[in-house]
Amino acid sequence: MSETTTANGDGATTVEAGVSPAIADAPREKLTKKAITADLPTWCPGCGDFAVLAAFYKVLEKRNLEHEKIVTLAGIGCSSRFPYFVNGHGAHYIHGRAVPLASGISLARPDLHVFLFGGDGDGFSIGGNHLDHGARKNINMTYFIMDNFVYGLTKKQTSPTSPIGFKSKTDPTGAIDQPVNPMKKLIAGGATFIARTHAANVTHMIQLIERAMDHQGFSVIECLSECVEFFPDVFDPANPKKGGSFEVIQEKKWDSTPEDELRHDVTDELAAYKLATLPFPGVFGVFYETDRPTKNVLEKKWIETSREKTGNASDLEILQKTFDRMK
Ligand SMILES: Cc1ncc(C[n+]2csc(CCOP(=O)(O)OP(=O)(O)O)c2C)c(N)n1
Ligand code: SF4
Ligand SMILES: [Mg+2]
Repeated sequence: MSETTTANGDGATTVEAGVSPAIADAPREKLTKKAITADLPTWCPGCGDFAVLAAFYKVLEKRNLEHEKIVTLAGIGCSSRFPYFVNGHGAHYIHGRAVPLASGISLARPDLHVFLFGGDGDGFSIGGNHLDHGARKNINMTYFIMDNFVYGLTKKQTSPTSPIGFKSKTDPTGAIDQPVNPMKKLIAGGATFIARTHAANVTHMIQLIERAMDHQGFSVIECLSECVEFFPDVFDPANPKKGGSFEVIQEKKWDSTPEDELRHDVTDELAAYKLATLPFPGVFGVFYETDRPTKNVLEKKWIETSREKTGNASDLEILQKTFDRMK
């Protein structure tokens, strides 16, 4: 894009935003909560999703990200209303299809911070297949799944994570199907950063969101976020304020102490799987983290190699040559 200079009302010249190195290098105002707050959340009073939003605002403020590089995406559901409440680029997309939308954005604009928010139904039911493919391709994004064990928006149907026996509009006599275990699914899917938290613990959420966004690749956090309307108190067993206990995974410090033997090695897939088999409410923290090349890096290399083979022709020249071959 070329640089454009215009005269303003008082005769001084200004340079259009987005094109001038002078503007690009100018000191930025600190990103404030006011700047990133878009709308009043429309969740029910007491919904766990409020705390997730608060934690996310805190992370954005703390990291002072470039405002124009923040992208929040979602599918459909109460939790998926999230992008409405964040003043940044965003989209409330088709039910279960946030991952493919995010994949295109992440691959085309690797400079953006791509965050996805959604529910257990959106992620593990209708979007379950997309989740697996985003994970195995290791596309760079951070996916935060607000798991409330129910379809909240559509007013209480059994979700893929509802426990056996849960009475809902679709299972009036109690759910009979084995629920999805999100950690097991994500490990098997090939996600390279997998963690679990609870909406009652904002500090823990902030720590995990920061770690997830620093991770290169497909990072996912499952967050137990209570639907006070259709499945109240279900996460109390992991909430110390309600008599439960929040057990945090102790990660290995590699300090050669006997205690370290017992700590969790986040790079050990089988150990992560074992943690995932613990009975409800289980443990919280990072289950698995590994370093694998992202599709973003692999695809960039492939494009560069292919372009070299064409003698670095422009997109238009390549297209024209293709048309010429078809004549
Ligand atoms: C293709 C399609 N099927 C079904 C629906 C109806 N629907 C909207 S949200 C939803 C479930 C949302 O549940 P979840 O993802 O757990 O989000 P929550 O509301 O619990 O946060 C369903 C079934 C839809 N919008 N589109
Ligand atoms: S229905 Fe449940 S999930 Fe939806 S806003 Fe209300 S409390 Fe939250
Ligand atoms: Mg839900």
